[in-house]
Amino acid sequence: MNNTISNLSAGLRNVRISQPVSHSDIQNEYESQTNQTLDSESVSRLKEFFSQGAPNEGYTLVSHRSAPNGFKIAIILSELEYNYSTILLDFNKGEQRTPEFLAINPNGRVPALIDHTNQDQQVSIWESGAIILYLVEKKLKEEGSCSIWSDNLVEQSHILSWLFFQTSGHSPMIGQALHFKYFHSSNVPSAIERYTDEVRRVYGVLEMALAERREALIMELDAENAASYSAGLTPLSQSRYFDHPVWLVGDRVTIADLCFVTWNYVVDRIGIDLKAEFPEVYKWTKQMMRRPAVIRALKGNE
Ligand SMILES: N[C@@H](CCC(=O)N[C@@H](CS)C(=O)NCC(=O)O)C(=O)O
Repeated sequence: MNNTISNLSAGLRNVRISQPVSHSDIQNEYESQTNQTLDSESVSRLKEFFSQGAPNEGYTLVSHRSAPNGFKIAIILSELEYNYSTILLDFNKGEQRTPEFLAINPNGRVPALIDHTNQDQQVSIWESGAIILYLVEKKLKEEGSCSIWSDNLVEQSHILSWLFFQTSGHSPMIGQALHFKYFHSSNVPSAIERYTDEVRRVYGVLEMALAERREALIMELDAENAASYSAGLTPLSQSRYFDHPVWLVGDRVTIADLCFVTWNYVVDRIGIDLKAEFPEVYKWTKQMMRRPAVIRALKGNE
């Protein structure tokens, strides 16, 4: 990928996938599984934040220095020009399983977002898809429009299909592939293969959708050559619109696209070469990585 991409977020390159979280008595579970006690300094650091008078403006993003799901939310906050500050949890100290954090996310994972702007009550949201939806709906209500979302029900449904696909079918499969490749206690080649194949299948779906968008765009904008493209006499790659941005829904970037960026950034670690295998996905990712809001978020500039 280009320099902009390779310079961004050294932390994200060290993406860490941890063990599943127990739901019963999470703190004890953590201690018995890992033979570690929660670090009292970490606990009090979080306790202090959550107990001190809450800020009355902006948002607090609870994340981790190498969590693609956390950076995903930073990107949306940044695109929406919302003020936010970030608390980075230390997974090695088990901060994601402290009672203070579980009170805002019972699933004990990042990201979580605290909205301090609501006059009546402080709102906390968890699950990256739910957080994204909350933020864009809020923007739409506040300003009457939100370019990375839509006020049209049909378009919303198209955007949401991609968002749900990303949160349920894309990142979990990459997460599992990374886990079996780097962190599992024993080598299980069939598991690595199963999850890597599934990630490739998911990228095939994205590649096809983007290629269809590209073809439609070229036929529309490059009308004088459309007949030649249709007859197969000229390859689409010769069109001057071959590198023109295309988006999953409509003719502008939306959360349907932006939710994929951070994970696209780490798939080379499971042996997937987007540039060689999924060229439309690669061009699409590069377009998003050039956006000032995306660059700001990935650099950790709030
Ligand atoms: N479905 C969740 C997944 C969140 C998730 O898995 N977060 C990872 C970091 S990207 C995490 O918190 N891992 C810590 C752990 O597993 O203990 C979402 O989209 O928010």
